[in-house]
Amino acid sequence: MSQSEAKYLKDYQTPAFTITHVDLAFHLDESRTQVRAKSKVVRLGPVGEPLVLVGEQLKMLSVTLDGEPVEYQETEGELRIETQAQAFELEIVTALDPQANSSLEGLYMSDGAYCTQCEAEGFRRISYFLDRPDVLAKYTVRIEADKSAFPFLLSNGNLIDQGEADNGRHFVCWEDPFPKPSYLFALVAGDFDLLEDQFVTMSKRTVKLQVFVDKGNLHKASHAMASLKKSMKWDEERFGLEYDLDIYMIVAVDFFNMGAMENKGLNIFNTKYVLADTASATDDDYHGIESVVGHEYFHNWTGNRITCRDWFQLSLKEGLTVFRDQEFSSDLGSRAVNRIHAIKVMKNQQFAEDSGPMAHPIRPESVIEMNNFYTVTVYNKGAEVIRMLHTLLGEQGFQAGMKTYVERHDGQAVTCDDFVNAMEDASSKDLSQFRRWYAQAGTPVVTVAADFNQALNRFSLTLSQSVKGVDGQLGEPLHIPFSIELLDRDGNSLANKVLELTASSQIFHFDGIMQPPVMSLLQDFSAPVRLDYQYSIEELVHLMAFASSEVARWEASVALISHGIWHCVKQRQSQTVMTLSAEIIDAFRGVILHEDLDPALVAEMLTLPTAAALIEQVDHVELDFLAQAREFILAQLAVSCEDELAARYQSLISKDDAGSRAYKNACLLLLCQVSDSYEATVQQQYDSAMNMTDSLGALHAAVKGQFSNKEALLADFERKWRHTPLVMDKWFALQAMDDSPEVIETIKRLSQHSSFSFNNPNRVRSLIGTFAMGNTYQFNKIDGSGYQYLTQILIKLNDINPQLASRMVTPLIQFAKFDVQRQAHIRACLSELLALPNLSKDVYEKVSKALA
Ligand code: B3K
Ligand code: ZN
Repeated sequence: MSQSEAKYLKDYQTPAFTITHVDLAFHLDESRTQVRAKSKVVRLGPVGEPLVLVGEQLKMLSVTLDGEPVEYQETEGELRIETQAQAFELEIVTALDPQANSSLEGLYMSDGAYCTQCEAEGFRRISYFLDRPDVLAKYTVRIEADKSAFPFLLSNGNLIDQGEADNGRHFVCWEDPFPKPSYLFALVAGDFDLLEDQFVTMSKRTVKLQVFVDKGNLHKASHAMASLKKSMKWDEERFGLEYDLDIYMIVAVDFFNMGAMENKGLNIFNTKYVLADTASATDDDYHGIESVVGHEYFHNWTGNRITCRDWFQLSLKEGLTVFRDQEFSSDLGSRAVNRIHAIKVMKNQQFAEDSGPMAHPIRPESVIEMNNFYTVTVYNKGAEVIRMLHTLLGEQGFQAGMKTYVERHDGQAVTCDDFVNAMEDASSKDLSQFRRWYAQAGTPVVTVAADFNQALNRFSLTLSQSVKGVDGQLGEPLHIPFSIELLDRDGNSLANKVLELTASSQIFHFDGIMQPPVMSLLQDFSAPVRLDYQYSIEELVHLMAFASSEVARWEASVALISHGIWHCVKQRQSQTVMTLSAEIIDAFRGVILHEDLDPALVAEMLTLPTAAALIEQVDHVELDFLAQAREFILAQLAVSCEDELAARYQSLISKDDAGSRAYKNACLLLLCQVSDSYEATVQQQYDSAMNMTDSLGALHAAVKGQFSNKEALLADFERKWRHTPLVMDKWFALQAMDDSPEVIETIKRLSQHSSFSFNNPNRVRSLIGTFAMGNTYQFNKIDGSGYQYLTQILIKLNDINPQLASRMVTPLIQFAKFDVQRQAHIRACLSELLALPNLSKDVYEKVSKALA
């Protein structure tokens, strides 16, 4: 394999041929499925160029051109046909082995059902094809399979025929009237429970809605169905976008590499984002389902009707669609809490990616394995870039831009520039500088200096920006919307506005200010930048109490706690006793005592920043001190506010909404730090829990508090849920988070559990992923045992499922902030991986960059 070959955006060339129609026929068989692909091929480039198709893991059976056998060359994943023809029909018959396909890309089997995953480049595992997003074809699909084992045979578009075939088999034919790139193709065959409903669109068309789930799970499909109907309605109301086919299908499968896939008319979902009832799913699960169902539905316009010209443009559809799903969740639920979740992903994960070896602009310039670029940068920073456009243009201007975009480009494969052009033309706002956000990697730093002139009653703010790219070069200044509020000493708002920072340094004046104000800076994370400003404890306490924005209050609470933690780290470094200032404790007590705050928001404020989030705030970290400091603060807050927490816990028991449950469980988690005396409270909550949120909240507290009932509760939970894989994932994850130094032994034991399988990404992510990405202290143990354990797992996964292996490499490549000893252990592990004879290009790309 030409493992290290990168592709470059600058080398993009329009295709030499296109395919306008494709007629696929699948003869399904577990180990030898036959695929006949009849394509109408049209030459676009100069005569003389050969037709080159791509294919992987295929067994070629025959090729004909306009019905005649034709000579071809098959080498290294390519099929080359020399022809002079302008337009012709090409028929290729290949065989493949779905059962042996553990990569979960192309056609594979999940719990006895056939399913596909073609994005980004999986269609080439189904047939030799022009597998690139700028080749748009109309598809018809015939599927034939055993009738009793596979009663449902599904593909994109509308059902046009079905009937009986020989030997107890049957067939169906589907036709998708919309031209689409191959990555949106889907096929499913299996036996399912089916939930049906319908939606009447704004132009009064009735759309049939279907959710397919594994047998016995019908009662867990209704939340996904309700979420789908809400999504359809919301996209009509907020964006004026209506669904276009007569049917919309969602199929849930347990073996899936990511969350879900937006295949035209036939979404395939990870069970995690479909199945829910109150007994087995938490409030967070419910929220996740609504948001992912929305996300895939919104792709129908932003992704499917208008798709990407090439994969470097991925953020065109993903950044925009994440923005849309965030807005959907915010319109339906709490805007502040949804914003907080998005900010956490940015600060805790995206900033880390942007300062590590895989840093890339939201529109990457070079790629070895495309699947490696479904990243928090392309998705979440991409969504932040769209959000900045929304901030700069306003809702009206933004919607005008969307309208222009859809009118201009419906049915096309386009670029990020096309999108920005539409926004610019519709709003007449100059976005030339704004475009740099697409090309610049790294997180810009905005430094704030303030000056108050008493004589002039003028407050002046100097904002300076700088950004270092992948190569360490300083980037050009960006167009940054910087939202700020000024508060007086009594907490009154003096000014609240969005400044536009465009130069490397710029002064902004506020007149009529009588006293030095307290600033709420970068409100609601108005741009994906790091803020360089040292707030004092007094300022943070003031903001927590008075900032107009709920998100700003939360940010102040995080900054305040972080302040306390880093202060303790310094005390440890100078070998003095750790202390927590009374002002910080009082501020938190104030939050707990406050009667009118949104409980979901308070839950966020009472949840300490994770170790990973804290590490993101500094350039170099002494992990052991950080661990001690964080635990100390946790205990201090809990002990100091014990009475208030206990009273609040009691008052929330009778409440039956998700926000109150989150608040209640945050209180319990703190209380379990105080003493064993809360063991009975935990037991009682566990025994009387009416839903998974409360069961898991109790279990979490027992594990965190190392209570003596911990083992009994874990065993009881396992007895109840051992036949429900998604709940077992929670059980695995909880134990992978255990603080104890024996956690690796626990994980090894759990990996032998009958519910665990290295072939299933959900299981691997919950047990191994949680350990490597969530259990920061144990994973990064100074003896290197965590790194070595993960490396052995990665060697195994590299063979089974390279995409999954590559996702799980992440905690090994972001090591720059650690001490030399840890770095040496990590480098040794990465070198071991790099030396593997069969290293996948997915893993190769990350490991080689990390070692460079
Ligand atoms: N578009 C898919 C992700 C495909 C990932 C391929 N490795 C899901 C989504 O973003 O909606
Ligand atoms: Zn998406």
